[in-house]
Amino acid sequence: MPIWDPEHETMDREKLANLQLDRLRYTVAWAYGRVPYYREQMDRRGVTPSDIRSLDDVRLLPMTDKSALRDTYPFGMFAVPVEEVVRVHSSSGTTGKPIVVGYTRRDLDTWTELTARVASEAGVAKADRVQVGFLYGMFTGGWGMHYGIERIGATVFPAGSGNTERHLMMMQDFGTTALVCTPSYALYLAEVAEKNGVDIPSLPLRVGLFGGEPSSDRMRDEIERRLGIIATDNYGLSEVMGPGVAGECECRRGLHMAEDHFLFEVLDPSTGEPVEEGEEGELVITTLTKEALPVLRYRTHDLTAIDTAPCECGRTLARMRRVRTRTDDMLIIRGVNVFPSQIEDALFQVEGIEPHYLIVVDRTGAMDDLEVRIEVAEEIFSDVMADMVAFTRRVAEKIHSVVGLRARVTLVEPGSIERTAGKTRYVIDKRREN
Ligand code: DLL
Repeated sequence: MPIWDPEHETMDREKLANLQLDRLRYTVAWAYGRVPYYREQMDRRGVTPSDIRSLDDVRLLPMTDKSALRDTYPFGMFAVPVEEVVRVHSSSGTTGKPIVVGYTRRDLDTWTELTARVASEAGVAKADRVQVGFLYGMFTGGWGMHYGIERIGATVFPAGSGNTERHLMMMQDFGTTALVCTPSYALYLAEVAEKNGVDIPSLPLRVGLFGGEPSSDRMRDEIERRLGIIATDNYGLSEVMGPGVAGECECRRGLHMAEDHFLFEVLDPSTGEPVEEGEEGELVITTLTKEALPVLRYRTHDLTAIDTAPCECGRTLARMRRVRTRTDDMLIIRGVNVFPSQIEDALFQVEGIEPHYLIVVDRTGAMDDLEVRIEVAEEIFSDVMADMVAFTRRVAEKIHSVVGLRARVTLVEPGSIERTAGKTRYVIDKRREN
């Protein structure tokens, strides 16, 4: 498979580190000189841009969290006047005002290069017909991927999210070869196709570029099987750019990170100290080339591990492990720390459970109540009562053995858990909502 930008994607790692240092020094000076927030934070720590002499000196810099962007809403973190900004996107906060991000003309060009790189890593080439099923709008997913794919010269169908039947029609009539969307939407497409008698595996569709939310290996296998494709993962976040931050190549041993445009750290979330290569920690990202919104040490809250060993594909860019959990995903239920992904792993060990579930946490009196609603295969659902009770018990025992908590397991009818074209919500914590 051809490499989109061999100069940077196969760069000698020492040269890459030099490039990163040059760019880091430039970015820090740019942010310090133009964004009052960074100047204040750095002055408070007694750090000036000239203190950055090595890549490790990034640790002298303050970390940035979502709250910085929220407190300066909407444009307070911009390093250029709004006239220089040619595009604005935002990420929907679950509560209150969104996070607003901006791009100069050059930022858009970089972004396009990086999403072209991600698409190319997944094997998309000029001859491909690519159907984009992300929301086009303030979300970075749709437009971000769109321009990169266009730059490759592939044919883009900007179908957007929703209208699943139209997606299926286009897939059949236009000869779509690649699908871009969230993994949960891919699964939903498979479901609707099966219901409508559309045999996707017999269509030309061959690859999926999925991102925007985590997915388990089990879910990925399921998507591959039901759509008859190879599924690839790509990662990004609005605050530092959008999609294009990292993407899997055909080897699928982690996502190549755009290290020429970002400096990545993996830190122990409780101490802020770097972890050893290969160990899991929180991903912290510093942008190296952003003009409109330079970001210093952004705490992503995403947990991953980095591998800098060369990849068989020939790229030298380090790879990050697929993100399954976020530090802020953790639920504390009856004093036990649980990640939803652990419950998901437990569920998938039981035969007959569909990859659709909902974790509902509530408090009745002083007690936390953990309910896990799961969709099961038709055969199980239509079984006799006693079998269903036994099945439910088996699932509860599995959850107990994996996470150490008793859960109330509720079987629900196939298709009854809400499907979305965007990011799926797997947890409702009513304790936080009250
Ligand atoms: O989701 C950008 C994006 C769009 C990436 C399309 C890839 C494809 P936000 O809405 O700001 O931006 O959400 C960013 O989503 O911090 C992760 O927690 C999660 N996330 C994104 N991609 C992945 C992935 C976009 N491939 C947040 N695996 C991030 C796991 C992901 N989590």
